[in-house]
Amino acid sequence: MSYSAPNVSYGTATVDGNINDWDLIQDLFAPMYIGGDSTKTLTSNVYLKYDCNQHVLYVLVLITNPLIPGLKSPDDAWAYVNNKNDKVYTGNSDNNGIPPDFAWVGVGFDGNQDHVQGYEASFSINPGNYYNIVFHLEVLGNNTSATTGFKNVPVSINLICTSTENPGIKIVKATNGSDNDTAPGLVLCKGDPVTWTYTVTNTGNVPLSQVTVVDDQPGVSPNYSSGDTNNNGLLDLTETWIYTASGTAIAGQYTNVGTVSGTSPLETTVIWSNPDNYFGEEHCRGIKFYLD
Ligand SMILES: [Ca+2]
Ligand SMILES: [Ca+2]
Ligand SMILES: [Ca+2]
Ligand SMILES: [Ca+2]
Repeated sequence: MSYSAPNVSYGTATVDGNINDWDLIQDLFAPMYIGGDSTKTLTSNVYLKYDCNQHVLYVLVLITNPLIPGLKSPDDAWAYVNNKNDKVYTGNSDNNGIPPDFAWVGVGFDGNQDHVQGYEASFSINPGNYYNIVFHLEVLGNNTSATTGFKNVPVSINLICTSTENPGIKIVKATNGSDNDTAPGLVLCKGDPVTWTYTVTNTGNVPLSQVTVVDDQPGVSPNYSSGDTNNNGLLDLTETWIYTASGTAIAGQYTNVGTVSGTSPLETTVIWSNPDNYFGEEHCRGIKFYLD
């Protein structure tokens, strides 16, 4: 299991120690805690931008508390992707415009020339899904500040460019556990309880955010029930999310349509709908009694 951090921003940066080229809200990727342990103190954040044309990931690490400055220690500023023995940059990388590049941010900001606010860096990486990415900065007090998702759970990263993203979503709506896309569907008695189940799956190749299920009939409100097994708020490729709504059967032919929507990492909205039907008998119990 891995923790999926928020989506990566797309774009470029200049590795020059000046952070004006970053949007500290949009580009925020993940928090960094003492020792990479999310139960300990938050000391830094990491911001990312991915350049789909050059296949370069730009990195900004910034401390969150000026009383816990970063240390200008080149060997202790680094990142790895999947393999901890294979650093993608360090504070010893040069800065010649060819990734990997590295530049300190805010050297001596508090009057001590050994202290920094963080660093900018870049490195080459192809689009794809990487299951374990760690960013690192040494901070004051014999501490390291490193990325984490949950305690001891690595952060995964999904780098997706237009040519490889193919989002898709599907919904199956059922009435009392049975799927009836065409009328009349299930025969119910007026007044019977009805439960609608909406089963949502990901048919594309990217996780989806902002998943929403609605029903076209007033008073039918689908509520999320289960399925986000890694609790990251994203409909991942292997997940099946269940929503339910309940009501009371009315007389006559009844049709309602469930619709799901979701948003891809590149902000494409995908939508799918599925109807379901039942026929409500007006007097089914009473008729049976008298005919007998
Ligand atoms: Ca910059
Ligand atoms: Ca370089
Ligand atoms: Ca159906
Ligand atoms: Ca999920």
